[in-house]
Amino acid sequence: MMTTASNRTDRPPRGRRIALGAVTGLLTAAAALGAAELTAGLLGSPQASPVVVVGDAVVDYSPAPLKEFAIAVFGIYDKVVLLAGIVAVLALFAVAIGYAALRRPAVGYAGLAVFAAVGVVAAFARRNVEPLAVLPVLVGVLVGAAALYLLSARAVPLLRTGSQAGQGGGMERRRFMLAGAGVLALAGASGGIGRFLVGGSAAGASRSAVRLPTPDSPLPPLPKGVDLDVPGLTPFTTPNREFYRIDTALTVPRVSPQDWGLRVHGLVDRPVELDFETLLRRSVGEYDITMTCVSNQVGGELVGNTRWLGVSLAELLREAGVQGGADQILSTSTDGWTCGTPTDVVMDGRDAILAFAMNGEPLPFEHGFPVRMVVPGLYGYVSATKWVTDIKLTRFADEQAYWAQRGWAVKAPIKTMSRIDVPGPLERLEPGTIAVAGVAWAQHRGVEAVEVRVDEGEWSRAELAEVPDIDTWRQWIWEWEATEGRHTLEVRATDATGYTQTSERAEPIPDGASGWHSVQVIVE
Ligand SMILES: Nc1nc2c(c(=O)[nH]1)N[C@H]1C(S)=C(S)[C@@H](COP(=O)(O)O)O[C@H]1N2
Ligand SMILES: [Mo]
Repeated sequence: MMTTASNRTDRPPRGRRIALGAVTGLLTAAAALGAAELTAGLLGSPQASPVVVVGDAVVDYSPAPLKEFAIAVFGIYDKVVLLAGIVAVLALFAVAIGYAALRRPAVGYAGLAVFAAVGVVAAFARRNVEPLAVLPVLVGVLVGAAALYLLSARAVPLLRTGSQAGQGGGMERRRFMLAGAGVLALAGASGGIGRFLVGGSAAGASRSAVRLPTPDSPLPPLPKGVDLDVPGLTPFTTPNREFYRIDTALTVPRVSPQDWGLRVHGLVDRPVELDFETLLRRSVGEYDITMTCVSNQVGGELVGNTRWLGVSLAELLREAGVQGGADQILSTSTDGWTCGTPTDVVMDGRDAILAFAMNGEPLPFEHGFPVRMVVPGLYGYVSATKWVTDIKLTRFADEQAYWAQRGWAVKAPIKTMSRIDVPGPLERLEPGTIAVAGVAWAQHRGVEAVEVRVDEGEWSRAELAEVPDIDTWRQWIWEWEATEGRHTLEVRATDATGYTQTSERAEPIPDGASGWHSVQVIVE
């Protein structure tokens, strides 16, 4: 035993303990995550990756206002920010484990056990619990423990050499670095292979192989006048890659059409089961429908329009025979997300569809490949289930869907809304004629009028573009004789029921934002 005094002189500088601890901890975490990825890959389940499992649990259990905040602040990057946050917390935790392990190994292993517990709890907290989902975490932690053992065994002598790191110190340093490089290489390789395995290249190939049927009831080409051709104005048709994406899925489900099936059951007379081929053999139609997210702020961009290819959902439900009292269509996606749609809305004659293509292309994976629901007039969270595989007829009184459980409205028709696209906020303009233009939507009621006013003056009627039907948004334009000064432009829409968009401001939660969009500009 060393005396206290000699212990003190031999104690390595704190900086070295932190550095060695950090490297040990981070490499341990890398080894654990790599092994977990590989296991998830061998299971063929991207959802089983521990980072995703924990992320999913955070998404499911964070309060609605927090999620709303994340969407408002980070927009479509909310998931990237969340994953980055999880990785950052993980890294800090790893450094702490490594640091502790160099002094007291037991504390290091206990830290790993905590890590495993978080992963297991998160896996079981998921909506569709799969026992196998805990396997990657367990394998990861075992491999992590082995890495920690290996690395700390080589790091501790480096600490002991203290200030007199002579020849022996150099040897020991080399052994530590060799072990570290080995662990890093193994972590990288296993992680890479795991990612590759879940990459879904098979699903990618099967998506490219889908041959879209020619519609039995095709639509005429879009009327010429749907686009007013004003620079900066949102195009009538949203290109697929620019279509907003909102969902709770941290990894996009990649379901191949061969594996896809749909079950219609619950309160029906004749349950139905369909595969992809059978679905495509039904009567296929084209549909122009604008979709909107309930989280869209006034003036926001969580709205898009496309020409869908799909089959009638109402027809399918009629075949199944909906029983009296079944007022809710509860649909579920492959990743367990649920959505509650009013049965009467789907059956009222509107084009509620099971869609499999948008803009002449099979649905992109992000937008629900191979099949999703679309119902004109309802916000996405109560109508637009992506990767849908299960439709259960039930009662609102008996079951609640994902967002309804989290404080959002059970029923949510899209509110009549209008947006100014040009000029942009705080744009500097020259006096003279200025094109003020934007889009307005009131799906399944139709936009009847759009009005604009400047500095709270008289309302002026905007000119409206053509539309194919009442389920899409509508472009509008108003020519303004701009005079010098700072001005505020405001817009409001009136739908075909005669209802004029309210000026009353409401936040997206619980049933959609309201209020007039306004833009300030400087004319000089
Ligand atoms: N499986 C699944 N489907 C889903 C969601 C989801 O989280 N998971 N989100 C819904 C919401 S809130 C909206 S607004 C639309 C968005 O569809 P998009 O991403 O194709 O634009 O999908 C709906 N369908
Ligand atoms: Mo949404």
